[in-house]
Amino acid sequence: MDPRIRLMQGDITRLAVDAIVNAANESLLGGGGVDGAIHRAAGPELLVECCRLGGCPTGQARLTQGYRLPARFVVHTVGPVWHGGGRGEAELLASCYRNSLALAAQAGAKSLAFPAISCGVYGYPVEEACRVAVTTLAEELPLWPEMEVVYLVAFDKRVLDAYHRCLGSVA
Ligand code: AR6
Repeated sequence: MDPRIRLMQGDITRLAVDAIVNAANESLLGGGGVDGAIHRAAGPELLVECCRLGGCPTGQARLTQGYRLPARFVVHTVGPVWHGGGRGEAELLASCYRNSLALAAQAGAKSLAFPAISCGVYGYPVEEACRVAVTTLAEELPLWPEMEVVYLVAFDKRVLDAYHRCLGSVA
């Protein structure tokens, strides 16, 4: 396993990394969960910039400033809603990780933190989502040698345990 991938439990809005990823929806106009927390912590300027972006399709990513967050950038990505696994959910979720990593790296970020995209309101099974996150980042990180660290941030213990099991079995 790439040693640049690290697990941690906590609130992603508090992290002093170069960029954090937001699990947004296609409107990019805010919502609940981690999206709501990021907009509250960043302040209203974030919504102003998001309004100018005109949304984002599922699986893609868009970059904004971080405003009042400790992080300089926010990468907004839109995870798939879980419909049982037969609607390309795994490939769309992998695209979120791949595109977010590429966008952050191209902006010069050397440290990046991901929440567990789609694991809340969007209902993706946590164990399977963790596997997609870990395997996709392990595949993609070699393309970005200047990226120094990528945190997988679990807000709760259920997600943290799933990541631990997954890293143990993939390593
Ligand atoms: N720091 C880190 N992780 C968090 C935080 C936080 N502050 N808050 C929640 N999580 P969700 P989704 C975890 O529902 O499933 C929004 O309304 C949470 O425990 O935020 O991709 C958007 O606008 C869970 O493990 O995102 C969309 O409409 C993970 O973040 C929709 O929800 C993702 O949960 C996106 O749903």
